[in-house]
Amino acid sequence: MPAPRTVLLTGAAGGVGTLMRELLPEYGYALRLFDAVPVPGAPDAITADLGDVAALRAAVRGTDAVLHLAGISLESTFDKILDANVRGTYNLYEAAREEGVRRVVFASSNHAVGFTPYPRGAAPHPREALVPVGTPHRPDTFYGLSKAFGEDLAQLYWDKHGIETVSVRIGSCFPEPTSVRMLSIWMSPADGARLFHAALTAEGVGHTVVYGSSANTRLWWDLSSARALGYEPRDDSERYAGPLLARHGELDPEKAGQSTLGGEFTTDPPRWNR
Ligand code: NAI
Ligand code: 15L
Repeated sequence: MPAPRTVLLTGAAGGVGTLMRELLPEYGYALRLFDAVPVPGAPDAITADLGDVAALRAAVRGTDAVLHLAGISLESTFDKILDANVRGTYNLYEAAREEGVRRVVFASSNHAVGFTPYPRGAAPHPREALVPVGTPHRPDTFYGLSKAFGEDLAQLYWDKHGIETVSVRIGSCFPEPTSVRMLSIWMSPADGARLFHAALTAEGVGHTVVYGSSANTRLWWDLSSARALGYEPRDDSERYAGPLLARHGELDPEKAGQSTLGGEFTTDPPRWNR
């Protein structure tokens, strides 16, 4: 597949969307922006909901690929998740199919497998202990469940309609890690752009699932399927470890919300560091 030029960026007003609006143009992309809310400083952005099928279809028309970030990004009610993340992602794939767009990069999440225990023992973990992409879905929330659905939807649209997807199970993509858990799953914004670029351009991906993180010393999962796309992470959260560990100490797997990939999303009610 030739390098895509015009990419529809859904969720452009959000945290990751804002970071990628800054970083992805350096890779030669012309970004078309889409979000339910206005995108600051981008008067040409399309302001529409993923439930607006006509707007979505017009938005994907003529693009080479979609980077699908839009949706509810934390736990919510089942009905809200159903509308934005389940129906919304279905609407996006239908629009891509109808308009002949052949590549989607889907923002999945570690919370699709959030109840999976992280590897125990001293970091860095031996390669064979890292959680593989083939581990069964173990969603920790309705939110994580919607990401598991999105991955299966991507598989269906590849098998049935030939639309290729890279589903990126993002860890935590923020400017800096802000918790001890994030030392293991952090994806620096620059590495995020590297990974999304690889996912947009790699040949013959069919439907490929990858974890999205930097090359962290305390990494919990296997990045080999991401590396196979040509992704070469350059960052490591370890330089932030000192102050975080001094303040919070190491994770204690005996404590609620500290033994799994999904962290405190697994508690009832779920919690998150925001
Ligand atoms: P965010 O919540 O900051 O941004 C999401 C954007 O989607 C918002 O601008 C919102 O207005 C838009 N949106 C929500 N529902 C919509 C709808 N129905 N129609 C149109 N637009 C809608 O989330 P963030 O952090 O930027 O995450 C981006 C994507 O990556 C999300 O899908 C999230 O689930 C996923 N992700 C993010 C992680 C992270 O570390 N930031 C980790 C794992 C996954
Ligand atoms: C996610 O899926 C969320 O969208 C993000 O806000 C973070 O909470 C991240 O997971 C995480 O697990 O840290």
